[in-house]
Amino acid sequence: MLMCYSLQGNPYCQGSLLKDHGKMCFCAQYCTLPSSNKSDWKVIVISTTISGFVLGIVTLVLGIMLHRSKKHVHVLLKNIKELDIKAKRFEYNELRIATKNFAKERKLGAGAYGVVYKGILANNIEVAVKQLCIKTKQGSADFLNEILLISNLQHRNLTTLQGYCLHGKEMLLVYEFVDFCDLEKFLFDTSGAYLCQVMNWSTRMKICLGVAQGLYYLHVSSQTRIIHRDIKASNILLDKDLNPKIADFGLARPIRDGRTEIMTQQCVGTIGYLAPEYILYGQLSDKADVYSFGVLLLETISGKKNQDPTRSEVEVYLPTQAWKLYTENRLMDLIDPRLQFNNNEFFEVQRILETAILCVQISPEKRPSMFHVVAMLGGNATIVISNEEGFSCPQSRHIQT
Ligand SMILES: *[C@@H]1O[C@H](CO)[C@@H](O)[C@H](O)[C@H]1NC(C)=O
Ligand SMILES: *[C@@H]1O[C@H](CO)[C@@H](O)[C@H](O)[C@H]1NC(C)=O
Ligand SMILES: CC(=O)N[C@H]1CO[C@H](CO)[C@@H](O)[C@@H]1O
Repeated sequence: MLMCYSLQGNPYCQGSLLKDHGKMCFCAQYCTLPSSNKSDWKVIVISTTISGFVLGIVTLVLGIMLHRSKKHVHVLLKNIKELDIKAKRFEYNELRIATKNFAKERKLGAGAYGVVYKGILANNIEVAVKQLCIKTKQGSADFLNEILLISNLQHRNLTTLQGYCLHGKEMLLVYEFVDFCDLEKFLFDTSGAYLCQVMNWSTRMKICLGVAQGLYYLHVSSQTRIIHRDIKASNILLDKDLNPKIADFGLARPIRDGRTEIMTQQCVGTIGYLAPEYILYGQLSDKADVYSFGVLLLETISGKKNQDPTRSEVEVYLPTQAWKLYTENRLMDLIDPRLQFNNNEFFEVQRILETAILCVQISPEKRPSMFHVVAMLGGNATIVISNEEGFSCPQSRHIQT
């Protein structure tokens, strides 16, 4: 299999970003997001045929919930039954005991979507219990969304949903417990709490491949095609053997092949990982995940965070820095200086770096699909980089602020 990608760079992002709002937004992901005032926001909805069974159901359910929020638990339960979701329903008491009454010391993490606790069930099985913020109607929508989308997913590189629990206004999701830590802590934690040695090349390679396979499965192989929307280092969980599993499907959305959806609501995700077309125009497609995955690859190889204001100006943003190094033929300078690898591995490292910069191209059409990414990472595709003259930034004409 020979794949030819022509890399077209983004020198657009070189030089000072600070003076130009458009540049800043595009390259550095710092911009004023359009306000949620819909009349202000150009609402462009590319007409899509109903994107599959699940989206239809979710919309229906959302509609029902918005109108009858009082009875939302009742409605949710009914929907869960009607949709024949096989996830187990846990008793609230069972989870309360398992998490020692949601004790502080059992807290594994928290996000905008809720708090995650470690639980030990009566049969000694460890689980991660996610308690959703339920103050808003959005909370119940997210809950159902997550159950619907992921209850049928089965892949070793995705955390599996074991069940759910509804109790009054409490909504809980029960996941398999991944025992070690997350990639962000592993790569960037300097307290020495996780491992004192530097993560070696073969481990990094294994993690990159595992995440790519999990994401490929989400995009293509599962019954419903899914965009994760929040791929980042802290959402990659590692077990004792450092096998990666993608977690947190709270923002995941179903999508149809080749469709780009325009999101009219606020753009959600994590700054630093968001694809430019998503942050600027709300365009969402599987290529937005590919961008985030590219950022993750760069972080994993370089051992640097995607942005760090303490670095020198050209080095603040990892994707920009990678592009700059590439155009200067110094891409290998990006590698974590603590990493050691032999001659055979050198080509592997090079392959991953080249794949990474392909993934963080500004133009979504130019980014490879996860199918190609898996092939490139695994060495099953030759990456031919034709370095075209006259770099172009295909979307720059849109930027006039
Ligand atoms: C890399 O690290 C892993 C986990 O710490 C270890 O099992 C493995 O043997 C190491 N590989 C090499 C080549 O050092
Ligand atoms: C590459 O292809 C070979 C043979 O088809 C396969 O065994 C291997 O798993 C592939 N590697 C990856 C990483 O996909
Ligand atoms: C399908 C599958 O299990 N893919 C990979 C998940 O991650 C582990 C660890 O990296 C790999 O060994 C699997 O091949």
